[in-house]
Amino acid sequence: MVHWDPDPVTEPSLPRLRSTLNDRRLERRFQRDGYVVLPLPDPSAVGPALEVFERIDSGISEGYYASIHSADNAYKAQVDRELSAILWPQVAPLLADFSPLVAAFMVKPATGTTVVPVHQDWITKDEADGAGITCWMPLTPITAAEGKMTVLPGSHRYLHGLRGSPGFPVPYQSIVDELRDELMVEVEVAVGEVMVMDGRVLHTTAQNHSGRMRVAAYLNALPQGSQPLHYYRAPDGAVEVFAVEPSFFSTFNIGERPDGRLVRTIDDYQVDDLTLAELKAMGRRSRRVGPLDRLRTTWSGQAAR
Ligand SMILES: O=C(O)CCC(=O)C(=O)O
Repeated sequence: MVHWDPDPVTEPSLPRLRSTLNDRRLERRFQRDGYVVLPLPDPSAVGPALEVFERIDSGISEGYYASIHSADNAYKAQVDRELSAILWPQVAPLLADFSPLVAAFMVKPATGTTVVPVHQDWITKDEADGAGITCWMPLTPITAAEGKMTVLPGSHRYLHGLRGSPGFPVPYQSIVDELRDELMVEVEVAVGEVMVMDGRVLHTTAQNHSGRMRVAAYLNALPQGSQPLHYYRAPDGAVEVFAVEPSFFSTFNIGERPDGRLVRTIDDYQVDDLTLAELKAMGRRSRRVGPLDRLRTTWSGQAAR
């Protein structure tokens, strides 16, 4: 059971599902699976993006990191500014009326622990009519040796728990190994392509065994006019929801209580563990329900179980 307090921020009067992609065929696939892979309009943009990575020193040489995890605000802001300028013109034409939120590098050096655990991305907006999106692009090749992107297709339709910093309990933690091995699938994303993913899709990438530096970039984006939100869970389990500026995402230090306008609090957020059978049943049910039912289950915070 998710201890859930119906949300004045997200409680909709049954809004229409909004579109993410301009292409209607791709949009149907995105609604079904929660992700699509597309060629960049100009794949040569990868070169300048990689040049930014090589020029701006993160100061980190070992283990997986995302540039937004750095404590150096000037570094995060410069990466965001320069990467957005190069990559946003590449993804904007593919998307239906979105605005960029933050751009960052996801880096797996040749040494150190580089597994990205199974997770969903943070909530960045009211999800009543859909989540924020992540546009993820390899800047260096990602084969099995580097650890391919691996997803649970369709999970955006039924895994609707809260997500934010510094960490939230998740109902799939006790089954995460079986879930990854039995249900998750690898996705081929080549250099010059972008994976557009609903932030609720469960995903992971494996250890980089290639002996080479692996660099990817992502751009988070929101439908134009959306209020950016951040969910913060305090050590006592209380959740605070903040309305934040887009600059929040390149200045915030994970672990701190965010600055911003507090729009909602939840006293104690806990989740019950799911079994693999329950998770599979949720997936099956989510494929049967129509868009209207999906919206109802989204805002109540309870996937159809
Ligand atoms: O770059 C990676 O390996 C993982 C990317 C990821 O998890 C994300 O963009 O949320």
